[in-house]
Amino acid sequence: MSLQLINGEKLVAATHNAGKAREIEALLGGRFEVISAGSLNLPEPDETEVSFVGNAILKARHAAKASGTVSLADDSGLSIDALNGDPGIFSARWAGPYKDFDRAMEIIHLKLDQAKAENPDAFTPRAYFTCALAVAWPEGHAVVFEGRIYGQIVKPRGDKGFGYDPIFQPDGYDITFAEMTPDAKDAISHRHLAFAQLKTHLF
Ligand code: ITT
Repeated sequence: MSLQLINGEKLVAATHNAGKAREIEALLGGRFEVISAGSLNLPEPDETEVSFVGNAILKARHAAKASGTVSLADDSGLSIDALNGDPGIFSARWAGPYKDFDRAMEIIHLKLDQAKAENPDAFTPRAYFTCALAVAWPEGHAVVFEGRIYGQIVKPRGDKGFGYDPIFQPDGYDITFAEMTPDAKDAISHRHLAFAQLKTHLF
């Protein structure tokens, strides 16, 4: 069995997050017949692993087994130094059942204010996004690639993108992910960096 992805092949995008699905399709550049997990009515598995890599493999294997088709999953999140790496793998869960990211960003700023008040000298707004991308074949093989982008947490700005984009300003830029065009974000993001490795190894 070849661990390669062939142009035109069917690929299940094992995500129920519309923002991610858009970026995954754009980053795949029309090379595959992408089918969403949602359109196949695949149930969302519980993310029981303790790392981005573990949860990406779990989601890709779950979708590949359920669909009988090669599947690609993304597990990602925002890790903030002053919050000891939180929300990290719990990034989606901090937004609650209604996926309220305005509230999640408010909570982050409240916690940062608290951390700054407790220890002003050691405070830093440093943070990074991680994306683990896993590809799984129905037979059970899986491969995974990880990308990271570093930057800082700022007050929310911009209305593009999704999730925590309004509070993340990547290093070397004076705008947030949510102020960038989709193409500009896709050219530098953690997801782009994971895809670059995936393309080197599987295309
Ligand atoms: P799936 O598991 O169905 O893919 P999800 O939203 O639950 O969807 P994750 O468990 O990987 O996905 O959660 C990652 C969260 O981190 C996601 O909900 C976003 O809010 C956030 N996140 C990941 N990548 C991001 C990005 O590029 N910009 C902003 N927020 C991002």
